[in-house]
Amino acid sequence: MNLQDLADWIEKAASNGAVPVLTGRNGDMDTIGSAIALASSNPNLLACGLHIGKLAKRLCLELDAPFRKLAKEPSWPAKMGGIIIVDAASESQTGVSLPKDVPICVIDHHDTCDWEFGENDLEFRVKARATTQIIFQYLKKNAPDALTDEVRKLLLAGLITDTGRFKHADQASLKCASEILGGAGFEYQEFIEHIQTEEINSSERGAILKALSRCQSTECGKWNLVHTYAGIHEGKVAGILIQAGAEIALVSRYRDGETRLTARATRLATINGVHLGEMMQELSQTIGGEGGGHDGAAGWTGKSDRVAAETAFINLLAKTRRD
Ligand SMILES: [Mn+2]
Repeated sequence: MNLQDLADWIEKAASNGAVPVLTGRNGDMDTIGSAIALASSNPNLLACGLHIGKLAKRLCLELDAPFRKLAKEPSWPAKMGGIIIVDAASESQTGVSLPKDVPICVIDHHDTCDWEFGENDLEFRVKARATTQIIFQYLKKNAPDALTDEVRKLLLAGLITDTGRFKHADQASLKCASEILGGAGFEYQEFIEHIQTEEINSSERGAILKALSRCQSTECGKWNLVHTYAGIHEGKVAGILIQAGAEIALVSRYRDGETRLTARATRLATINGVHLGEMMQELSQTIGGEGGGHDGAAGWTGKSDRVAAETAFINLLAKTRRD
């Protein structure tokens, strides 16, 4: 991947008009942090998206970081030079419909990709543990002045959350974290304590506990699977199930005519042959909808009935060989 291609694309787009930097609809720290940090490098770039998650919202408020919340059918600026999409493997993962005939640039680190690219578009997909890692490399080389303490905090927070507090880190992501801190005027330990404090209100706690009380553990081919359904916080529930010893965790949810599957796998399971992102993508080919992600963390969204979608995933897992 050539950072100069990205710099050229951004320069051209920004000279033709406004360039929204669009986030993934889950609004997690990686996508929000990436968008705001990148947007800070050029006055024609603006971070925006459908939704902003809890931690991202809190951090943006504290850091006074500019982010615009969009409607599902956004009113785009009249004169647009392009749209940059960060940390989303497909258009549906942004939750908004993009205008036609505007060049797009997708900056992403997912293993799967459902975007279609035309000749004026740029796919900038890099193997990295977080999208903020890619943005940091870009800013370091092309806009070092943009690397203020605020931007460094946003980038680091994205890296910390996408690696599960460095549990899934690798050498490159650790090096990146160290470089982000290298020029920073804040302390790592203080910062991590600050972003770790998360408040869960009583209705959220109730929803998580309900999901946990419905769990079923099954031997699925060569794999242990624990699955349940939840109203909210599927990612959190799946994470708890893995910590409780599940090899693979599947949490489903149905809302407003849409079913969502969220899956997590242990490191050992991915080493032994499970790739959840590829499984979710295969699922979208067999039962429709859209799916993808990483080897150990992935999701699928579609119109299928919740139980039918779960069953399709379970059948797929049962067929997955153990290396
Ligand atoms: Mn990410």
